[in-house]
Amino acid sequence: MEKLKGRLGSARALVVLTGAGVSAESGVPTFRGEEGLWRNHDPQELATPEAFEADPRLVWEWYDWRRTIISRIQPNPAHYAIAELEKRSPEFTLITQNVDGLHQLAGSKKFIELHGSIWTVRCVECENSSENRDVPIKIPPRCPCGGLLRPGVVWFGEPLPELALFKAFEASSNADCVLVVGTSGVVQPAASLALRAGEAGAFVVEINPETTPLSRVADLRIPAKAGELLPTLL
Ligand code: BJW
Ligand code: ZN
Repeated sequence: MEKLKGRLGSARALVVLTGAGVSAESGVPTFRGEEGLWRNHDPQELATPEAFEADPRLVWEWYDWRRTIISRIQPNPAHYAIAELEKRSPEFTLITQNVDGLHQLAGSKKFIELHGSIWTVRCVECENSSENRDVPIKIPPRCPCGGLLRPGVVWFGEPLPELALFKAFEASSNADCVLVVGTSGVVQPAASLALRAGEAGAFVVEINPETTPLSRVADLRIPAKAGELLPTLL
């Protein structure tokens, strides 16, 4: 811990890369693992453009269920600690794979949403995007143009938002310390951001109760829950 505090104290550019584990202590189910969201759902069945094309109602029911859970919960100490790290760092970037919006609720300002937001919708016809916080949402939702609306998230096989990905790689390449928090590190290209940072010379720290494919590239691994560990760094 002393080693990490020293690194954080002297870091010029800090990057925090987060995944579903950061929101787990708020009560948002993670995707993989024992209690994962995928446990009762095949991801290929729900989180792909093909699935949406085949059965938009089923996919929307799953997203509506998740939106309902998220609308009722609050950020946890991990989200607040990350927002505080931003205030204390000369140069800071939060790169999140999460679509729940809890980082923003906790006060994070310098964030990149790699996989979009569950609170936006996009028309499959006219491609217009807008915020939508209806809980429950009328299924299937429709655009004023008559087209079907889809969740504003990135599904398997879809490209990540170009500018977000560019900025994420740029920040990772320039960071001198990276905290990788609560991600299984199996989804690309997000996971490769940690590798890029390590190759570029950053001190990479993994905070996760479980080991992941990223553990072997981490300079320091802390097997702990994010909400318990991160506040102790402040
Ligand atoms: C705690 C904790 C606590 C628990 N504290 N920790 C290269 C190689 C192989 C495959 C590919 C590749 N490049 C691309 C691919 C394909 C694919 C991919 O990666 N597949 C792999 C799974 C094999 N990637 C894509 O398709 C991506 N698109 C792409 O690359 O496009 C290229 C392209 C270019 C040009 C034209 C066309 C295409 C898109 C990926 C999109 C991912 N989408 C999802 C769904 C988002 C919407 C939604 O929410 O519904 O994103 S999938 C899902 O996984 C979600 C997450 O953001 C993402 C990552 O999951 P995460 O956050 O790591 O969660 P978990 O559950 O996996 O892990 C939680 C962790 O927390 C665990 O480790 C726990 O131990 C830990 N934990 N409690 C700290 N208290
Ligand atoms: Zn439209």
